Amino acid sequence: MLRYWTAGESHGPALLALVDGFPAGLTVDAASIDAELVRRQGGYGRGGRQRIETDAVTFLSGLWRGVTLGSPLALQVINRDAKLERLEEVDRPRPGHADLPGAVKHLGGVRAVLERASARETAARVAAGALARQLLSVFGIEVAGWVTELGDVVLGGREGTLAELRQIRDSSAIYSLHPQRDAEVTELIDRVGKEGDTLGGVVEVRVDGLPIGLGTHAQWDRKLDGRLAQAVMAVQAIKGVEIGLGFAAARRRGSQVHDPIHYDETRRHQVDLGFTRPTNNAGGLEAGMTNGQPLVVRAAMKPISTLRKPLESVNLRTKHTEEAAYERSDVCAVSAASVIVEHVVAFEVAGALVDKFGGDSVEEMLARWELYHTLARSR
Ligand code: EPS
Repeated sequence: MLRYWTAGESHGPALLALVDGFPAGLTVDAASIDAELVRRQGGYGRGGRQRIETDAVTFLSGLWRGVTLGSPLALQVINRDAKLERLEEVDRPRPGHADLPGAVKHLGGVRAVLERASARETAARVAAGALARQLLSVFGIEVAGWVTELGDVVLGGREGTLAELRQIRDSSAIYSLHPQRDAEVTELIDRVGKEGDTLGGVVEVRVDGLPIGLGTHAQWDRKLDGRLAQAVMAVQAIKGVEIGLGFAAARRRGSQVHDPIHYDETRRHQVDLGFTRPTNNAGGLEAGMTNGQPLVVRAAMKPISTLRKPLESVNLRTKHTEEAAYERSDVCAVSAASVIVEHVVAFEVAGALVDKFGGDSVEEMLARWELYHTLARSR
């Protein structure tokens, strides 16, 4: 079973990800993990903190000469803005942040809660996911994410291979697949930022090269759709998760939702084993299992809750109405969310891959992958 936890406060010394159950024998490319960490720091609308940090991963355990040992991996991302000991308590909780429920729940202060609830923690999740995607690529499974909506601007997706789409996305200041519309969006971010407000949006992640049969229909907590939904929903500020058509499916008839099944003998050696679909409204998942089509997951991010022009709140000491606290923050972090969702999805898919093909070594997984496909083709 592949799993991970994170630890660390936003302004503590470092963030950590502890990855357990990762197979032995993968040569890790730390530079490409760092490239994803840098991408997470980017996107138009980010605040001053990103000019301080230069995120990079250090492996504290689990590697020998750059190759995974099959033992737990501890990944560290240093915080340059490590000033937790000098930071003051916060008395005026921000609506929408963890501040109020967290302080009441722990019978303590707001600072202790906001430091851990901060989306800075997602650097550790991206590091773990970027490691997991290296395992996926050994099997030809590729993952990419982008922004499809920002505020009320609907940008949408695009057809193409993931390599083509990644190239387009990387030329966009907001990580969308329509860079020619960047100016429209960056002007919106500037305008909203000047008003002291923030913006949310929608991100989409696609996974190509998935075999049929990751996940299961047999038990609720191992259904891959459910696991993906939990991982994505647990990203800070994510308020909705869709797979394939998602909510739009509810407004169509069955004949307009389900993807007909065809057979194309020439594709027998592809991951779909020749079972093609003219559409992919299911987003690559049926009954909690991958069906050989690309996986498509979307997530809705609410606007960041730290507002430069704050909403009403209550001073927890006096109980008087006051404006919520303002601490340096971002106007918009939807681009960063596209990177984060991409990586939490990658991790869950890698977990399902380990469940199906064994988690002791990459070599054994590859052999079992071959055996499974040979057996499945022979039916
Ligand atoms: C965040 C508040 C800001 C963001 C932070 C998330 O941090 P700071 O108060 O240090 O400026 O920059 O995000 C990151 C630091 C990051 O790396 O993503 C919050 O309250 O959630």
